Parts: sequence; structure tokens; C-alpha cells
Amino acid sequence: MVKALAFDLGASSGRAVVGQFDADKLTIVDTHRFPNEPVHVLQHMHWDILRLLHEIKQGLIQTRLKGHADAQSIGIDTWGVDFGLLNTQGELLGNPYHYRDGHTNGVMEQVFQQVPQAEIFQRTGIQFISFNTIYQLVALQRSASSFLAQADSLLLIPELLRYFLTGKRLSEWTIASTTQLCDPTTQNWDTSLLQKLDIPTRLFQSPVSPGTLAGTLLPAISSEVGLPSLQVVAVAEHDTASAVVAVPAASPDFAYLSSGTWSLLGTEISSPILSAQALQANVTNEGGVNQTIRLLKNVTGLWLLQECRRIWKNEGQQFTFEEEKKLTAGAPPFRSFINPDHPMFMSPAHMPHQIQAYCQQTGQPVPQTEGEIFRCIIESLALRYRYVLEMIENLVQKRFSGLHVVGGGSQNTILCQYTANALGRKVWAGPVEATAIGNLLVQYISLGHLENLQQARSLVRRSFPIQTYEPLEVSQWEEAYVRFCQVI
Ligand code: LFR
Repeated sequence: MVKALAFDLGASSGRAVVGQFDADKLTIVDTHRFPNEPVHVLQHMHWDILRLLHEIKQGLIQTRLKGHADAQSIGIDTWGVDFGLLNTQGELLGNPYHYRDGHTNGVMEQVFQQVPQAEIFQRTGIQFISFNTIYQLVALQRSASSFLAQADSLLLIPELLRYFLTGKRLSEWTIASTTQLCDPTTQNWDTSLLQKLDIPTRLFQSPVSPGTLAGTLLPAISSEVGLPSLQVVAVAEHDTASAVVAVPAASPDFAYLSSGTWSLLGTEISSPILSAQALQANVTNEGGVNQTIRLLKNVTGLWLLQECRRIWKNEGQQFTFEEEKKLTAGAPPFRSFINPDHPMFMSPAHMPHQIQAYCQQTGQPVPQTEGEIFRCIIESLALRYRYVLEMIENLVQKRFSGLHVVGGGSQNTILCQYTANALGRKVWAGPVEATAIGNLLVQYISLGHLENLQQARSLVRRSFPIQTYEPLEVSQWEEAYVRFCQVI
């Protein structure tokens, strides 16, 4: 039995997950859970980064107390694009911004005046989203940030947390690729793009491949948490890259949806697609494991539901999942649709009001009840998935027989069923814990217990339940899709 420990930091919480691998099966157990909530201070939204380091240490202690002091290694993953700056002494400068902060508003469009959009895509292969690291850095530089002026290096958040544990500054490829500052063919920073934008090149060092051994726990941390000096692996530190590792596909040609706060829908390819059509579709070519590229598109995902729940909770209304299901099923079908990716849904605002405003502005019936709003969101997500899947298929010139849905959203039975209906194809749902599992699998590959991605995915198939959804009511959904496309 080989044990490893994954720290997976998601949109509202983080956790420590121990993997136990006995050659035939992988089982996982949580040893610690903690909040990962942004902190609003003055005009800005920041990571609570030192608290997270504290929670990671608590996770190490709990892992020992719960009988897993024999874990061999650790890996950390989080979402993309956010970073911390270090001075020459290796101290953190300021508090990292959260990507939903407003400081990048309008910056992307200004950058296009300096470097044309098509050139940025040609160089990086990354989709255009206003919060990418490239625009965060330009925003800092335009505001004459003294932190940027003093900075000696930049580490993306999982790299920063790993640095706090090991004392070593090391950049990792999957998370580096999300910055929109790397060349996907050389898997290195695009220095001429950095220079064109006056972003200091001294901040960056060549990324290592996911699975690289990145040091051991610092002696001070080992003694603080009472564990030996464990190996720290630079796993696929971008959470989506980890999730894609854990897609239980048997064939090399498959489509996936990593379903959480974001819905990341795409496929795995061997070299980036940088065509004008790809630029037009605003897809991304992010770095994957074993020299793969994750060709995918971001769809605003469960965020829409999470934000509605947050608002209703503040207003004194809370529903269990079973209640939500009933409310959704009880609302009339196909009344109004939203484009989940409209910018008005991006920042934390009053989501139910935003959805109502969208429906009103597009001349559709305005959903009133919670059930009507849930239904509008879930139908729109499922229809958007079809739109994006077909877009990806056009780019790779393939047709997939169904869609693998992994992550927390694979538990949402209504969303999975509606997705199968909207696609008119099968949906295979699971594993739920894909991100943590992918994090662990890369550690097992790195330590020599698994050979490659194929073996890792076959282990996932043997170890975790996968639920199949068959498409239903296909002709009604076909009609709905036509209307959805008109609305968006
Ligand atoms: C998902 C994710 C997406 C990325 C977004 C912001 O958690 O990592 O892949 O586009 O968050 O970083």
C-alpha cells in the first residue's frame, strides 16, 4: 500500500486527501477540510494566503493523527492565473489578488492596442479572459505597483504554497500555461511577448514538467507538523490539468467536462491548435501531463447556482439538494435561457437579479421563483455544453460518442441528465473527486508506481463508480437548442 497526500484548493474550500494505492485499487480519504474564501479589503479581493499555509500545516498534522504518517509525498493544486510576488530575500510582497477582483477590467482591450489579439493567440494558444495573469501584470504595471517594481520572482499560487513548504522556487508547466505568457511549443515563457508588454523577464524561470520532484518539506515544517521530510512533487498544479488526468477514458479520443465552479469542456490533443478558427472560438490550449495539450473552453459553471444559493441564504432561504431538485423539476421547461458566459454573470453580484435582467433584456419571460431560476440555469448550462462540444469537435474534426463529466458537478443528477438530453449522447459521470485523484495519480507516476496516463486512467476506472446517463426527450431538447442559439 503506497500513500500520498493531495492538497486541493477550490473556489470556496480546500482539503487534504490521502490516497492509498495497493496496485489494484486506489482509495481516498479526507483528512482535513478548510475554507478558502477570498478576503475583501478596501476596493480589492485577495487570497488569504498565509491562512491557507496554516491550513496546509493543519492538514499535515491531521494526516499524521489520522494514521497516515507513512504518506510518501505531497502535491498541491489550485485554480489558474493568480500569483504572488517575492522580493530578493524570498519574502512575499503584498497579498495576491483573486482573479475575480476588478483591477483587470478593461485591461485586455488596452493590451490589444500594444500587441494584436491574433498575435497573442498565435504565441500562447490561450483563450482570452480578462483575468489572465498577463492582464493582471499589465494592470499592476500601469498602476505603478511598487511591489512589481521590487519583485524578483513570480510564483503562481500552488507554486507559492509549495515554495513555503520547501523553500525552493520552481515554476510548473500546467499552471504556468494559464498565464497566457508561455509558448506551448517550447513550454517556456515567451520573452519577446513579456518584453513587448514591459513585464520584467527576471520574474520567470523555466517551468518543469508536471511530476517533477520539487524538494522535501523544510526541516522547520517537518518538526512543526511532526512528519518526516516528505517528498514534495510539482504535480499537475493547475486543478483542471489534475482533473483531466483522472478522466476514466479507455480510448485516447475522448471529450471531458470538468464540472465545478467552472465547466471546462474539451479534449486532449498532442499539439496546440492555433488556427484562426480556434482564435475565433476563443478556445484554449493549456499544458497537460505527458506532453499533452488540453484543448478546451471555459464555460461559467456551477458558479451560477452557487451564487444564487449564497444570495438566497443571505435572505434567509436555504435548500437541500433534494429540495432544489424538486423545485427545478416542478418549474416549466424551456421558458427562458441565458448565455452562462455573458460578462454580467462573472463577478459576485446579485445573481438571481442578474439572471432576471438578462431574460428581460433578451425579451424572454422573466423567471420569478427559485425553481424557475434553477431550471433556467441548468437547462442553459446543458445547452451551452452542446454548443461548446460541437465547437471543439469542429476544431479537431472528430465526433465523440459521449461526454465524461468529472468533478463535483458530476453529482448533480439533473444537470447530468439534461446534459445527456441536450447532447443526444451518453454522459458518463464520475469520479466526483477528479481533481484530488489526478493530483495523487501524478504523484504515483512521479514515484514510479504508475507508468503513464493510460495506467492512471485504468486505475480510476477500477477504483471509482461511474454512472451512465442515456439521452431522453431528444426532440424537445433539439428544439430548445435552436431557440437557445438564437438567444445567445
Ligand atoms: C478551474 C480553473 C479554470 C481556470 C479558472 C481560473 O478551477 O482553474 O481552469 O480558467 O479556474 O483560474
